[in-house]
Amino acid sequence: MHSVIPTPEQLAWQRDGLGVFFHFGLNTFHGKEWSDGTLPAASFNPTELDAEQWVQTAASMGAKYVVLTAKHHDGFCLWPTATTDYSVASSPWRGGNGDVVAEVAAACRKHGIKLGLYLSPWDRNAPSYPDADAYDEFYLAQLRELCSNYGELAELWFDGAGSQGREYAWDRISALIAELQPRAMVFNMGAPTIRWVGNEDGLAADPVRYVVTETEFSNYTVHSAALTEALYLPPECDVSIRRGWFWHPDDAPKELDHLLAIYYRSIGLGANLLLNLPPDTRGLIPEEDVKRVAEFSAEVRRRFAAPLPASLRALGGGKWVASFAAPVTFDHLRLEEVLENGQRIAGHRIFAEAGELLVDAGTVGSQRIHAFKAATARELVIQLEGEEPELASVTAYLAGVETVPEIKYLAPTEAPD
Ligand code: FUL
Repeated sequence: MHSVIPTPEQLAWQRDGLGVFFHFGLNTFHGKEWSDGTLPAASFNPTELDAEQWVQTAASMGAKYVVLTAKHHDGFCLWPTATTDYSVASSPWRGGNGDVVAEVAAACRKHGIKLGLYLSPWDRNAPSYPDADAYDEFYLAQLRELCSNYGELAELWFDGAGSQGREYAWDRISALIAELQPRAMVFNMGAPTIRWVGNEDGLAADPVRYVVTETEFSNYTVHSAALTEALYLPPECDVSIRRGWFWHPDDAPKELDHLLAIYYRSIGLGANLLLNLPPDTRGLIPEEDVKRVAEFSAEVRRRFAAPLPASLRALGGGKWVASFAAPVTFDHLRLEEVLENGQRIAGHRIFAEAGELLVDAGTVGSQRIHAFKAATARELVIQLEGEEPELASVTAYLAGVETVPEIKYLAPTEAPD
């Protein structure tokens, strides 16, 4: 079933590139990141919840998919599940008749955005949690509801936090997904098709390998899970626009430069970026976050607004020539690799005319973006390393920016409250 060659679904997911995470739930109303399952369901009461505002914000930045925390570690369900009373059905929101998952799913359909769902295996409310067999049935029933009632799912997000030393019924979970949502990407656990990048800062690092033999498990452990065979598992960089995953009144969105740095270190390295935008107690993405998202996407669009495509010629021995119609001046290059037969490019060097070395780097993958001091050339020589490496495209841009901004701060690795 698995192999080191991507499935068409994996390639499509990699081409989508950018997704938006929504962390929303009881935690939002209590300033918590990891509540313990005892907060009253009655305290879930967003006053102006508008899932379309969430999805429109995601769409406005070019995101192709969203992932919603249908159930976080506290066990509170954002849909009216039959498996527990600890859900929106026990809250005053929409008179107990609301369904956040359904509202987000409807907004996604309307705006042509794909839907993903996060269902935490660790559940701090479920009375059955200590009984592994009973909890497996409960969890499978929840997953069945989510996989049956909300249309096609693009991604199922399995979070390893809190589950150290615990084995879930992954065989049955995987069979259920294969039955009901065979095209969904599976994040990191069970029979994964995509993997965690290994930090919550949104940062991949060169080389970005799509074929791996183990996956990182959780930010709060040093545990990594060995795979029985090498698998094609492209990484997803998850990071919050704020310090917290959930909304807190005293938190604020990251600065524009920080978001741009994340962009270059995720999308620009051929990894997907899943940027978290936490809705507030009104049930809206706060205005300041919407504004920062608009600034961020405007700046990315500006930098890549005027593509200068090159035509490509392979000379053999991994040597390629990229030719422009006329001499061009550029400070950014974007490369794409042909991935249908697997990831082949292990390294690449790019020379301008007169042999000047512009770039000396590792993998290319779904896309690789380089920023450097402006250069002028009619032709570039690209030396690829790896077995039968193949470039799909090379495009130059003059963005007026020659360096990648610094990362301002990193996510804490201690377990949150
Ligand atoms: C972590 C969780 O513990 C955080 O609360 C958050 O959901 C993040 C995306 O994954 O492992």
